[in-house]
Parts: sequence; structure tokens; C-alpha cells
Amino acid sequence: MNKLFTTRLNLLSNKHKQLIERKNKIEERSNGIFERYQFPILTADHAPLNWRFDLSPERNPFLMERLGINAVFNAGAIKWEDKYLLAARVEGWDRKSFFAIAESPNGIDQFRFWDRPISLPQTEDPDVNVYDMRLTAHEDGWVYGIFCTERKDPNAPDGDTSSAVANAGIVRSRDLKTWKRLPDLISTSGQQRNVVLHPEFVDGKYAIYTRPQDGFINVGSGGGIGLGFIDRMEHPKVENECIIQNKQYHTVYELKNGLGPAPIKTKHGWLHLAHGVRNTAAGLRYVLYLFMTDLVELDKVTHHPGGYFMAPQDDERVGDVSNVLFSNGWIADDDGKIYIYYASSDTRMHVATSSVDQLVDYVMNTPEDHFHSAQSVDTINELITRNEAFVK
Ligand code: M1P
Repeated sequence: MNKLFTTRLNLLSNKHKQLIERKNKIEERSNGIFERYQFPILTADHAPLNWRFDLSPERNPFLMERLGINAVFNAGAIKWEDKYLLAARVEGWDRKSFFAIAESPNGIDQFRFWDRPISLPQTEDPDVNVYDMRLTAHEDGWVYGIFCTERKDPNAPDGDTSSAVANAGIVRSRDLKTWKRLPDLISTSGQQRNVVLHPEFVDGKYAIYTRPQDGFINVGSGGGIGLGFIDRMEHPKVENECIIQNKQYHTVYELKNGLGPAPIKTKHGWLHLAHGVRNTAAGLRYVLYLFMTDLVELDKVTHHPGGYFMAPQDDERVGDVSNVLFSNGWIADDDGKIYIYYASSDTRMHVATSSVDQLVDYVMNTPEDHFHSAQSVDTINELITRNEAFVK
């Protein structure tokens, strides 16, 4: 074996091992709502070396990275056999995304990819690109993975090589190793992204959150977080789709929004995590926000704090698509701890921790947005007045 090859291989293996075994630490500053952590939990560098390098000294004497990974982000999450699992969007240097499961013993560090990425079964119309899988352990006994499947727009004019059509692809599994593909979502909207399956039946039907939109980037006259119902997942036709949470002028979800992971059931209502998008001179800005819906009437938003819950900060602000926080995975542990898995700037995965009690308190007791600056000042003044008794 040549010396260059052996030296590089040792270096790469040691660095990779150190990265996987690195312990994470809570960041000192906290807002009382959640805690951020010092290190990202999953990055392109976490991808196993044998996915990227040809490890044969004969075929690859310079030990070149033959199949690079560009980014690891937007992961679905589930607790499975006492492990914290992420179904990550892994994007190669070739811009194709695919899914791969990484597991951690504690939810905050030591995430390690399983041996191989998921080989996604195809429909008759193959996916060109797939991303953003939401995992839902449904009460029917299956774990569903709903993701965005993207294909070139067949109606794009000649020379337009970027128009695409997005829809929801659906797979299900009982062991998270073998996946069965179901037909893609059937809906009346031209495009669907951010589609999420509710974990419980509603009147014997599957409930599904949608994000209907007119175009690939722009939601146009569509948008908002929708709710619809499906009789059988083998024929996933959405019926009675209605918008439960709309985009709105001069809010953090002015341009568009979309549901994150499947909601968490609490005794006060279903807790939802979503992303909101607004346009700026520097491009789109994606932030995360929370709201709660009624336990029985899923289309009734009962609580909706104003503004964002989490926004990109420090290093999170920079990446392939800067100024983006996106989350499609969270885990509620039996002891009430919540692990919020979020990606920054379409580049890497992070974790923040909180608890059901904290997030319910946040959602139920944080003032709503009243949509005017003067009313925001009124809200601050009310707090100052209430605080007078406590300020010396
Ligand atoms: O680049 C930011 C995000 O853009 C899309 O989200 P949305 O459908 O809400 O616009 C998705 O491509 C998502 O993956 C990406 O993180």
C-alpha cells in the first residue's frame, strides 16, 4: 500500500471517529423556552467514509473523495427501540437528495449513519429528487414516511430546465429497514410540499396536513397549512382539504408556511411546529413557530403565539441557502422531554431540547400577534404594567 494512501486513510478515519464520538453540550444562554446545543449533530462529514471514498489503493491511489456529500439536513425523527433515529435528507455533490437513517443513544450526540442509505422503491413515474421526510408512527401499526418527490415540469416551455412539480411521496415500514412505496398523494392542488400524516385516525379516516401551492417556489393563490382526509392509504386521495393556518401580511409567515413534523398530543391540544417564510432584500428568511389545535376538532387553532419560536442565529445563518431554519422532526420522550431536530441554512442538523410543559406554557401564555405596530407596543406596555409590582 502506498504511504500517501495509508497516511490519508488513517487521518480521515481518526477525524471521522472523533466527529461521531464528540459529546455535545448545552449552550449557556437560554430563553427559558428551549436550549440550543454547542455542536451540530449531523453534517456532511458524518457520512461514512465508504460512501464517499473508493478504499482500494489500486483503484484510488490518491484516496480521492469520489462521491462527495454536500449537506445533511431536514431530517424526520422517531424514537425506535430506545434509540433516537433521524431520517436525514442527504444531498450529494450531484445535487440529488436521498434518505439515510442515523441513530444516537441519547438524542443529542453520537449520531451514526446506518450501513447504507435507504433504497427508496419507485413508482411508475420515477422521482428525480426526494427530500424532507416526515415520519409518523400511525395507530394503524405502520410507520409512514411522507416526503417531497420532485420531477421536471412536463409543461415547462422548451429551454426551461428548472421548472419542477412537487408532490408528496409515501412509503411505510414496520422495521424502518424495508419500505413499501404507496401511490403519491392525489390532491386537487398543482403542487404539494410539507405534507404530514396525523398519528391518529379521525372518524376512521387518515388525517393529513398539506401545503397546496400553485408553483414550485411560489405558493401563489395557494399556501397555508391545510388539513384533509384520506380513506385508504393505498389510494391516498385527499378529500375535504381546508386551510387551518393561513399565510398573513406582515408576519413571519407572510409569504408561505408549512407544517414541520407530526403534531405532539398533549392534554391541552395538539402541539404543532411549523416554518414561516418572508421575503427580504437578502432573499427568503425561514423561521420556526408553534401553534396548538383542538384535540377533537383538528381544524381549530386554539393557541398561536405571535412571532417566531426559533430563528437562525450565529453560524446557523450561513449555508447553501442562508437564513433558513427548517424542522420536520421532533421526539417527545416518555418523561416529557422534547428533542427538536432542526436544520440550518439547508446545510446541517442541530438539536434543541425543551419539555412538553415548557412548550405548552409557551404556546398557551405567549401573546398573539395583533398585526399592527401600535398593538405590539400595547402588548409590551401591558407587560410593563404587570411587572411594576416586581421591579424595584
Ligand atoms: O430552502 C429552504 C426550504 O425550501 C423548501 O421549503 P418550502 O417548501 O416551505 O418552501 C424546501 O425545499 C425545503 O427543503 C428547504 O429547506
